[in-house]
Amino acid sequence: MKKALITGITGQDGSYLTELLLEKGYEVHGIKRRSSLFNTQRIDHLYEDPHSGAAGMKLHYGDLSDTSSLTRLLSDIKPDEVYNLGAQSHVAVSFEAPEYTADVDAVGTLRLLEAVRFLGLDKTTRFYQASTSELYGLVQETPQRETTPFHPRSPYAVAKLYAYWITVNYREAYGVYACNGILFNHESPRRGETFVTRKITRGLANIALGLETCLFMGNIDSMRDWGHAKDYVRMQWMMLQQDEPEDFVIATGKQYSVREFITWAAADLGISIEFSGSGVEETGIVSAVEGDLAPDVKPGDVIVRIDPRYFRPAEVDTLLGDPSRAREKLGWVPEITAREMCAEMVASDYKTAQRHALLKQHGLDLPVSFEG
Ligand code: NDP
Ligand code: GDR
Repeated sequence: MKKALITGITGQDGSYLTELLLEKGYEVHGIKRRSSLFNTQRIDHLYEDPHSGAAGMKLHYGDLSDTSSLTRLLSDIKPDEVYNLGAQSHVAVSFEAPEYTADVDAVGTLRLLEAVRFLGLDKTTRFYQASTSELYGLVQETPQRETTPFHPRSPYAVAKLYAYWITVNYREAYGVYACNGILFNHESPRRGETFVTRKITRGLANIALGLETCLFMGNIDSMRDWGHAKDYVRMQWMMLQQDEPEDFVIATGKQYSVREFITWAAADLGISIEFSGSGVEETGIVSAVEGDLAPDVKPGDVIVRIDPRYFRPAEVDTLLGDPSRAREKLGWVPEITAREMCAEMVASDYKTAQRHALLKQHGLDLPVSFEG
């Protein structure tokens, strides 16, 4: 039985990757952080009582900022594969907490790799690093491929640049089987609520049922190459099954604007939306409502506004990946389109909004807004 260790197991990708590895018969170990509230919602359905002796997923406390926990866990588990998915992963937050982001996302990666080397696991343990299209930042070439030069635009991206190169360095210097997946944006119903797609699907579902009135957005001209997390974790695993370690771009090869994504999500709720005005004055106004999914919305309602608080000090305006190498060398092709993914996310958030609306009818009002 192969053993995998996943940092970031409680995150979006960690949860899908754990499902995949359990299906493949792995023993999956995951590092979770101490938190004052439960933080395992995305993997609770995979939990089995360890007392039964049959649990395929085992959770351990640890932190990417804590060398001792990482070294101890690697030494105890001696995993065949390490997936380093843990990170302070929010680009906007990295401007607020740059040093923490560097410690976890950059030095955290070094801590893991150095522990692999120090413990003599460098010939047996394979290492996957969650690299990102944010490395391209101010893009130098379109579409972006493995050879496109990097120009990171945030403390997050700069930290991930260090992590990218230290992964390459441990491969070249010590022969560690270590590779980077340069993943473009990928989403799902399990996406964190403050990333743009989930903010939109959740916000519009709430608006449809009268739980909120308006979605406040940042730069809706921004273009992204969005895929589905389920497709992307398959590729993370495939990368570690090659004879030789290599870095790959994982993307769909199609891009859309945030504004288009808003229009899709609204359409899935039966709401037609028209944008008018420009810059911070731009608004999204309801032009028609069909069906019975959005009883609290009527033509003329302004349901999208721009709030400059969501602009970033430096923006990544456009990203478009070229996944040819992944397709040609590994036979990987994404199966779920961005449009299908949007519909899945809306359906999921609509169900949650229905539950909240029901609770509200019975006098149990839950808070629905947040900073995103
Ligand atoms: P999430 O934000 O959903 O998950 C991040 C995970 O990292 C969570 O489990 C979180 O724990 C954990 N984590 C945060 N800080 C620490 C820390 N100090 N020590 C240990 N664990 C920590 O991210 P995704 O699942 O979306 O992304 C996975 C990885 O892929 C990240 O590294 C991200 O930067 C990268 N990436 C993501 C892309 C995307 O579009 N989703 C694209 C390209 C790269 P907790 O649950 O307690 O917060
Ligand atoms: P990103 O994802 O920064 O690409 O990083 P995010 O969904 O946060 O933003 C995408 C684009 O949408 C614009 N935007 C907004 N973003 C948020 N969060 N909230 C808003 O209100 C809003 N309005 C417009 C952003 O400015 C941006 O241009 C994600 C993360 O998962 C990273 O960890 C990962 O490395 C990259 O994707 C690839």
